[in-house]
This record gives sequence, structure tokens and C-alpha cells, in this order.
Amino acid sequence: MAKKFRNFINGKWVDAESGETFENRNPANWSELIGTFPKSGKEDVEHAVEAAVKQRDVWANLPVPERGQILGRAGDIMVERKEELAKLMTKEMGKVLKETKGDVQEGVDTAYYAFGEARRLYGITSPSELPNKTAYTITKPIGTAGIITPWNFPMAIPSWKIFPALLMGNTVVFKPASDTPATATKFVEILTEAGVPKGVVNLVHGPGRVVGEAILEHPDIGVISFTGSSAVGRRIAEVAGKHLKRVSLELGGKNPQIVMHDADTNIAIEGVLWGAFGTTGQRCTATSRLIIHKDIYDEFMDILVKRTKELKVGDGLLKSSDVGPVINESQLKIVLNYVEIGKQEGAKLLIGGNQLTGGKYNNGFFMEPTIFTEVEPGMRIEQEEIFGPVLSVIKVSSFDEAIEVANDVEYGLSSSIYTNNIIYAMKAIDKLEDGITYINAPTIGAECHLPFGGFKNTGNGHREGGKWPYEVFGEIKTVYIDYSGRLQKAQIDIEITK
Ligand code: UN1
Repeated sequence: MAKKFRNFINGKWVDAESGETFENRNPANWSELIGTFPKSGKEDVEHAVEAAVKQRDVWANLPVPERGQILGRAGDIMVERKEELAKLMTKEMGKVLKETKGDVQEGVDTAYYAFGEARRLYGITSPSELPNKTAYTITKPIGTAGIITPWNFPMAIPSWKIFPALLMGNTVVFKPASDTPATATKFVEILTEAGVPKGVVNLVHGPGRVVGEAILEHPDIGVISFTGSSAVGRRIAEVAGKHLKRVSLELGGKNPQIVMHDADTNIAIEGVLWGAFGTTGQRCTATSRLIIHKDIYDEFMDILVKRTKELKVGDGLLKSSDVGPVINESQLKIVLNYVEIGKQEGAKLLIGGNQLTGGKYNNGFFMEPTIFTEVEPGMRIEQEEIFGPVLSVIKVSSFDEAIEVANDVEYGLSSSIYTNNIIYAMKAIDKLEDGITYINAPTIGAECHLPFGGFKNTGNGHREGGKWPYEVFGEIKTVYIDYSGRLQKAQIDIEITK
């Protein structure tokens, strides 16, 4: 019997009011049912928000270091259960075990950051323009945060959002992706075990267009944090805009790795293999374009093809696997369709391009690591986020051309350049229109204490990681204290002139 999972509302595990459920299966072995989950509706979101609103004071009145201590404890529990959590995550979303352990670790790191931040959360103090008057800032919670997360980092991404939201004193309504509801459930269990009081974090499973939409529209949700596609992000921003809600969006990427002719070829090859095919290419930071200088092209591509052929695709639970399955059938179809698009556009399918079938592959959604060459700037496979193990290779003749190609997309999340020439490296840092630029390292692998997010259509200007999300989840209050014993008029009693 598959395990029956529930929503978590006001400290109780409950079914959807409709009683409806959906299934969650293992993408490496579709016959394995992870569990059934409530297919929630608007009414379930309403109960969750009601609980979250009711518990606001309980949570916000705790001193910040006390809230931080609870979050730190959540990090400790994640450390203790890392193995078990990683296994569950691999089963429900496919990426290989060493990567799911990394995902849990990113959650741990974020928890410990929150623990430390609890003893900072600095405001500013400032002189006043008037005598016997002083000014400083404090930060108050917004109220209740709506957190909507994707399946590719099922523990790390909820951590990036929920730990800061909670530390800032907000209560939370959390809607995880329907492909990773079990990891999300574990996350909420851990928070509860760590001491987060009832009603402070509420978990509602179900489809985005129903549950997500109800969260967006609810007047008592003051801030939304979302990671996912640019199409959905745009929709979220529209609804949030209508209600004047704050919204933080982390969206798509079409991340380039540039390799200059002077680069260390072997390191650059290892970089692109990891960036393009790690997590089966299903990261918003994945390397989906290799922009390579013509002088090293032939030699580089020969080794890259050889090394790509050596990658072992398989169940992420097996030690031998380098690349796990694609998340589900519909995503596999989207990726395979991009292979057709690439062929029709005139790119050359150099290696891969097919679903893997037969034997151990029969029950899952596996795909060959795929490389297109002769890709021209402007082709759809060069412009659009594919979110699968597909790499487009573009040959260029100069550094300037490499930068031009790299920037000529609607996204701007992460970029990389392999070079031993300091001038190329420094110019690339200056010119690449991305929120993250790596020198001699792949486009993936951001660390949790540094800002994470992108330029252009990758988001709406906010950053996750480090202290930045704490700004997203707080309302700043400026305090003026006048101890002059009389009415002082700013801008009038003192005119500052040249
Ligand atoms: C994502 O793909 O949405 O930088 C997040 C990285 C990871 C996070 C990726 N630390 O690749």
C-alpha cells in the first residue's frame, strides 16, 4: 500500500476537503508509487491562510534569535537525516544520490545562515537633519508569505525562501511542486519537529493553477516567492501586481559556457559535462549553450563527445549512474520535441537525441545526453530554455563575438568563461549580462550565502541567497525620535543650501 500523505494546516495533517488525491511516482521506475497526496482546492488554501493569519502574533512575538534557534535546529535535523532525505528525493525526482545529498546540504547551509542572521538583521542609524532628533530603522514582518517552489531542488529552494520568511517573523503557506510533494512534506515535518509552532507553516499540495492561483489571489497573503518558468512567473507578477503584493521571482535561464582558445581544455570539458548533464540538465543554471573559439573547436569537441559517451544514464539510486531520468513523461516529450526543432532548424545532432528504452530503461523517462553542433545564434534551441540534457554548441571567431552570442537571449541567470587570459576574464565579468558569472568553473553550483538570481527575463530584480531574501520578506519602518521638547519642522527649520 502506498503511503497516504496529507496537507498540514494549523498543525494538523488533513486531507483535501474534496477528498481528491493525486499520485507521485518515481521517474526512474514509474511503477513505483511514492504516495498519494491531497489534490487541494481553493477552500484548503483558505483554511491554510486563516491558520497562518491567526498565528502571526505567536510567531512574530518570539525574539528573532529564538526564531533563529528553531531554524538552526531544523538544520541539525537535516544533517542527521541527510541520507534518508536524499534517498527519498532521488526516488521522487530522479537526480543521482550525490546530487540529492547536495540539495539537502544546501538546505542545511541555508538553515545555519538563518541561525546566524538572527543575531544580525541590522538596521541603520542615521543623524537627523534637525538637532535633538535621531533616526533609525527596524524591520517588521509582512504577515503571511505564499511560497511556490519547483521540483528540481525540492529541499534547497523551499529552504532559500521559507527560512528567511520565517526568520523575518512571517507565517507561511507553502505549495510545493506536484512532482516533489514527499520531500516538501519531510521539510515541513522537520520544521515542526524543530519547534515551529502550529499554523506558522502550512502545507497545501495540489495543482498550480488551482492552489497556486488561490494563494496569489488571497488578500491576506502579502508576499509571494516563486521559482519556475518565465511564463508562470509573468502570470504571477500580473496577479500580484493587481493586488499590489510584493513578489520575488526566479525564472528561466539559457546559460552559456564560453571556452576561449587559451583555456585549459580538460577543465573546460569537465565543466561543461557537469554543467550541461548534471541534474539531467534540469537546473535553471544548467549550461545549455557552449560557445567555443574556433581555434580549439575540433580538438575540444572530439574529447567532449568521447567523455559524453562515457556518462552512465540510470536510476539515481545506483552508484554507477552519472545522469538520472527526466522528471516525467510530459517533460521528456518537451525535450524530445526540442531535438526535432533543432534538426528542423538545421543544427547537426552530433550525439544523443533519443529516449533510452529497453531493459532497465523501460520503466522510466531516460534520455541520452544530447549535443547539437552547427547551432546558429537565433535558433530556438539556442534561445529557449529546454530543461533537459541538451547542449547547443556555437562556434565563434573572437572574444567579442562570444560575448555578443552569450548576451543575445532573453535570460540572464548564469554564465561561465574558461580562459587563462586575465583580460578576457575581466572583460567577461564586465560585459556578460547575467546575475552570476563564473571564471574557470561551470554555470552551476551557486553557494547559499551569496546572491542568486538573474538579469533580464530571469526575474524581477530580487535575489535569493545570503542576506538578500531577508529584504524580500520584511517591511522596513523608519523611526524618528525628537527629544528637543518642541515642534521641529524638517526641511523648514533647517535649510541646507550650498
Ligand atoms: C535551480 O536550478 O533552480 O547554482 C537552482 C546551482 C544550485 C541551485 C540551482 N546551487 O546550480
